[in-house]
Amino acid sequence: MADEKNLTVDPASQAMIERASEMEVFIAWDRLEAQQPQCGFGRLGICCRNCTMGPCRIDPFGDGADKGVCGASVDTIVARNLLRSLLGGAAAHSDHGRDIVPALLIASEGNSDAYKIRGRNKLYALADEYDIPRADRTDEEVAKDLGHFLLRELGKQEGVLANVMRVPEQQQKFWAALDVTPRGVDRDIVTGMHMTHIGVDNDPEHLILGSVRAALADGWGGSMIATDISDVLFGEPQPTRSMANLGVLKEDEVNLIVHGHEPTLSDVIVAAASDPELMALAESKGAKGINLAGICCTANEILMRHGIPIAGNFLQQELAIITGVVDVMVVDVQCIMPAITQLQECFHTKIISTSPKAKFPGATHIEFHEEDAMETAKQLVRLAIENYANRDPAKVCIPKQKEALIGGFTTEDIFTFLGGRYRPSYRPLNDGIQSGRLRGVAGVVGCNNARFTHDKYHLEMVKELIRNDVAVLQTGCSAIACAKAGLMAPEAAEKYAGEGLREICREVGIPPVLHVGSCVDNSRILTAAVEMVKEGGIGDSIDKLPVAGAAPEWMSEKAISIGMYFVASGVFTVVNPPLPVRGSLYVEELLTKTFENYLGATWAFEEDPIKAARLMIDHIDRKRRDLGLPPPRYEVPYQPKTIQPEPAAEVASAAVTATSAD
Ligand code: BF8
Repeated sequence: MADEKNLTVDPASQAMIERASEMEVFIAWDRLEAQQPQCGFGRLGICCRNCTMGPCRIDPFGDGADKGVCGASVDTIVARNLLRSLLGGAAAHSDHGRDIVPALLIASEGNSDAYKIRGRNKLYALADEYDIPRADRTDEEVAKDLGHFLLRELGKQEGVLANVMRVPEQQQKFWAALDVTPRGVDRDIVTGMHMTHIGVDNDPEHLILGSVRAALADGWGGSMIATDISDVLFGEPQPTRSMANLGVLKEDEVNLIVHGHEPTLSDVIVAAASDPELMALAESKGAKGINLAGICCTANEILMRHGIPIAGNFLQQELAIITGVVDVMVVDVQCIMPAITQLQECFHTKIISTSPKAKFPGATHIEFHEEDAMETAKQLVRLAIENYANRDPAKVCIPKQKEALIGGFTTEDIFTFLGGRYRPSYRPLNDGIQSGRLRGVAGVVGCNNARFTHDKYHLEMVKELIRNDVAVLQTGCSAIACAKAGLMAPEAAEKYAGEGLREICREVGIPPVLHVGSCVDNSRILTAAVEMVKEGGIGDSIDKLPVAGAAPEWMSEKAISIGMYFVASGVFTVVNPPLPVRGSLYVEELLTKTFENYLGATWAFEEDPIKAARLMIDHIDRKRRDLGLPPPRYEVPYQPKTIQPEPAAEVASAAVTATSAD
């Protein structure tokens, strides 16, 4: 395997990759190497497996087949493949939203030891928005109506999503003109799947617009419902201090890691882990305590609301087990590598799957049901305690790295801090942008991808943005990458931010990079943009705001959906790697150029994170000029720093050549 320094910029991960190699344990990067050369057809989006006359593939060099057996053109194949991938992501987010409703309904019965209505302000705000009566009713009664209302939104068969009323008028006009206004979440996902069946929709533009509609149903529907309902049930996050990286694991305590996405079980485990009886049990087994930590978006959920430390992001799930001190890893859904169960052969860690939707051969399956959430949570903690004694001291190796961070920002409070306690509004943010002290705002989100040096792209991009006075909002594994690098500590402003952003962070005591949650919480970035529009002075629609988005190391289908709803909501969005559409010039141009006329924003593909950041800054500056705003108050010289192409990128072009030659 390549030198670990080329695989990740995170020292804790470098140490664990080296450890894996010493122990001859195969991990993601080894499997990536074994996969070379990867399929260039797949990467370009030009293979079709939608019927058994194929698989068909189009010759990217124009010498061979230019159509599938059914006659589908390369443009149709590429557009159809993109839609199918996006639907996988939209479905995952939206089903996550649906899965939280049963817990809300249990809370509304008022007698659960696991679930209570903890976000009363949010409950009232949503009830008022959706015309759910509140007068002379208990919170539980209101919550029950809200739960049923949101279930109906997910399964709506007629009309459009209620949340469309949250969207600025110009975005609604764009969507109406294209006939992409989101309807029911399930309906738009099922319709999209139908469109991709052989012999249904063969118009590439229409297919791409189908993906726009499904993505909007995710962003303003499924994901937004997941965020809203989590805030009602588990409480609205508050800025909270915590720590991030593998160094949060403890040698002398029971370590239980929650990994996955939905907070319905992990939030209850937080309570179970501080149960006095279980703590006493842990002590009786020789442990000094019970240490709970998270991986991936579950980590973000319980960080935001409880300050639980983060052990790592997507590419660290195997590395956490290799520390030899993870007694139990509880998993639910999404972004869980099947490989982790294989690590049980070398390490004492017990992998416990809990979702009725996701079973992992080799894992212990303890199915989670909301009705007995606390009982299940305590059972999981007990299993971790019992497994503590099975650690092999010779295999224990915990990297020391961990960084302090502040997480837990929300749309409701994120920029109201700028106004102080007595003037909470987005006005100071908009004033800061209008005066040029702040250049703009960026959302940097998304995954890790083993094809690209772990965390490097997030860190380089975010540092370039804040150096140029662009405040950064983050979610998902991108947020974890920046937290581990110290960019979410208040002191980060002094070290990395430009003068304007630094002044603001110093005055308010916030970091220049703000953690707004898990991947469904990208909906918080949409609603923050709506608040900026409502406050006025920096654009009367989202596409006019000096804002931009990015996913610099994306890998999951959910990221395609997120990117699409950012763009369709008016946010210019840069991604790496490119979407798998480069086999069709037509589709690529539609997404990166024509969309400007359709939606007021486009996608852009750029591997180099500094160049990608510059594309975002140039876009922000262009928006500032269009609005007649002054140039940024503190201009920072551009320091081009071209990164070396990743070995995997070279392999990609070789793969196209290799696979098309046979
Ligand atoms: O939903 S950022 S790797 S963990 S897909 Fe997955 Fe990507 Fe991480 Fe969260 Ni989002």
